[in-house]
Amino acid sequence: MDTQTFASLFLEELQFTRGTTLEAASEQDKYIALVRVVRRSLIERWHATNETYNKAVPKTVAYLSAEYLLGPQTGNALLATDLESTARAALSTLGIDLDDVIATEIEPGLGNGGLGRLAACFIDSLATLNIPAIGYGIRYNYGIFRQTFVDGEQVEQPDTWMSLGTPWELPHPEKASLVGFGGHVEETISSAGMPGRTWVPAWHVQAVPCDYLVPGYDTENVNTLRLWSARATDEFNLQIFNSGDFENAVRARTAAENISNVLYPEDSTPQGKELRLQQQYFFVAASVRDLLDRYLGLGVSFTNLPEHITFQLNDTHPVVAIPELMRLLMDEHGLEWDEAWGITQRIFNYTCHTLLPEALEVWSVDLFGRLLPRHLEIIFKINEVFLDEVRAKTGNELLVRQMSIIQEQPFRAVRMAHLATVASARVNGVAELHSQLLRDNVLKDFSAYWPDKFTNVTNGVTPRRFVRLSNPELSNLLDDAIGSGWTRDLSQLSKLEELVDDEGFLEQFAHVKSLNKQRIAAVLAERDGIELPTDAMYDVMVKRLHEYKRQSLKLLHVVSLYARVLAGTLRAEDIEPRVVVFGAKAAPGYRMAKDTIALINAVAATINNAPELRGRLKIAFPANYNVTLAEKLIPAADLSEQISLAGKEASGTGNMKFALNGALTVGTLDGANVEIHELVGDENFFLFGMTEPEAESLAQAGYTPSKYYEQDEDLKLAIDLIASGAFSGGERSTFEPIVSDWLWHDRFMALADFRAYVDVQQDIEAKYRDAEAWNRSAVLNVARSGFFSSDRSISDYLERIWHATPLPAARRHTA
Ligand code: F58
Repeated sequence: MDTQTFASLFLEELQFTRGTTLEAASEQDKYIALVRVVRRSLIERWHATNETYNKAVPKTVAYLSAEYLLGPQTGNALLATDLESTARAALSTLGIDLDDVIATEIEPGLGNGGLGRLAACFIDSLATLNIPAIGYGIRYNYGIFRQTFVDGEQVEQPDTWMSLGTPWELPHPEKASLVGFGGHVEETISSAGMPGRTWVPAWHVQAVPCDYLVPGYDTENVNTLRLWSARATDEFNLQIFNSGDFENAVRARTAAENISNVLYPEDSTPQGKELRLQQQYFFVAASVRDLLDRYLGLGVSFTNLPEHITFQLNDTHPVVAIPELMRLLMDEHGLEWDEAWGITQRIFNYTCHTLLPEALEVWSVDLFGRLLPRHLEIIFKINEVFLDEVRAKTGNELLVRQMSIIQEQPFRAVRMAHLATVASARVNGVAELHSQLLRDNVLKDFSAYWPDKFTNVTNGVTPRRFVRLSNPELSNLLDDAIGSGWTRDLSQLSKLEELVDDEGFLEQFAHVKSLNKQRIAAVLAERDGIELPTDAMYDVMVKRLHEYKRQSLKLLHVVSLYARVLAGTLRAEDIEPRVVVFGAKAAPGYRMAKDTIALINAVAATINNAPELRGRLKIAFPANYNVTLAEKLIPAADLSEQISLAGKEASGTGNMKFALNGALTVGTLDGANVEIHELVGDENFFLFGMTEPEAESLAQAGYTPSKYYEQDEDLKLAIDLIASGAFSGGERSTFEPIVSDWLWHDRFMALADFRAYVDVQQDIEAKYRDAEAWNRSAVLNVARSGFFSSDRSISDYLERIWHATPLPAARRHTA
């Protein structure tokens, strides 16, 4: 498409779909017109892709995920279509700045954190690698809440991502399917005289597919992300029409449509909310039916289904797909149990994303039976057959109880992770250490029983979004230095090793970092009114707020510097100028996390105004950290904080994004940090803290945090300063819950790692003062992080789990 064509299509969209003129167009009109023009070339490729896939009837990877944290779409689409410069030129002939239009976009935040963002990176890589794949999920009306601070406290606002319209979405109400809930199960006799069971749901909801285009990079393929939106059935409408009880009838309809209304902003423990189970069943029922019907329609036999479909369960949220497939195969298609189970076991695979036992989902048998009676029967049967086998093989009743899909205590419930493990061909963790700990602890009985079922696939991130788009300056430098092949094959970054002694290159590299600091400083000034120096070290900790991630350890470090300056044991001039940036949302119901946010803001308010620290230390805590902000912030970081207690962070993916953008990591041997450390080398990574076995044995021996407080003067000084009310206007009670948690619980052992952390920060300062040594290490971080591309993760999934093959879409014939 040339500039002129682009410009005239843009005007046409303004005129005919927005019903406006260039002069009268609002920001929203321009945004939508722009998207609609870019969309055209993607849609052509999308049709070609679907046609290719339908002809070849290949194996499809279906990624089932309750979350996709997509981030802004337009920039990525311009990259995939290679239309950025055309669009820029075209709009500029009309007096419009492309960046202004792109900046109006509100990202679809349809995920909580790492798990949702991983799903988004994975669909990008699947398309780029030409893999026939479809992502299935939920089109929430409200994604992750918008975070604001009021007097330093987090206040959640609804996320209105759809307020500008949803031009990236292609809804198909006419293709809606029905999803049932509640009711009872009846005995039936088939036409062949066979007894069977049939579910008679009490109510139904329509699942409306809304398709998103998922363009591959530097390829024709455009895959689909199909998100389901809940709509009341005509049954509800009829009820309303006929009902004298108008209010109740409307309420029933609203309840049905509520299913896809909000994303659960919970990233710690399952909420045990009925609506959440409804969401889970809603989207997997629609998805399983969708793909099954497609393949049966293409003439694939039941026995051959596992050669054509592989369902990847992104954590336990979609696990109810397992009994749903069994139900469809048996109750709707008349297969016998053994045949249906044989097929099911070859179709599903399960990825676990946690190590915290309280984060493993369970559903009470009561609730499950009320909402999904037939599915509960099927789960009981799966369990019965499985446990009989375990009993026969081992004769160990304790093991039988431990491995059961049903827990009896503290209440009777379905253990979704057990169901997933029993039914899946492969179970994987998301980093080497995590997969090992899954095998050794969380699912150890299962890995002893089925050693070959367990595997690892270390997470990765898409280099398109997290380098090419987010860091154009670095990207240009890389293109000039090693060619642009790295965008598609990130292992090519290793070519940078040759440049690490090239002074000119190191200077350019440092210059890029400095430009990125200027860019984020400008963004934060405008977005949050935060003024930052651009010549300080940027020390960044951005991730969901959780005790195990230990934002409080970072805070204790900062407070201890201040406390020591006040006490006269540290001269402010000896502190290397540093900006500490936090970004974190706390689950709305998570008290300790919200208190920590308030404390960070309170400490920032004091320290940022303390004359003693002027020009030395500044805290920035912009509200509402999201993908849009991450893309601006990560490229500016010098130091990446990955300081969870060893054995608690499954992988982390932020850690990878930072390393790829030339930040050095300060981190524990946790999650993927272990692999980053190994690859970038000890001299280019600031390792500190207990290892997982050390933390475990400390916990076993009985951990007494107050001992560390008593024995470490700096730690005592910091905690005492907080306890004294120095950050709360003299009010000692404000942060008392945090202080007493540190002293008497400290479940994630921040105090035990404090000394090591503070000491390693000294090493960091020393190294930062040697700019050349620092830059060298930063370059080596980039050079050695090619492994962390999500393209590599997907290749690992293909080889170890999915066994699907690339199918490049047939090229379009351009006239
Ligand atoms: C994250 N999990 C892990 N869960 O914490 C992180 O280490 C890992 O890198 C990432 O997955 C990708 O594998 C995570 O983000 C959630 O947000 C769930 C949302 C729904 C409730 C339970 C937690």
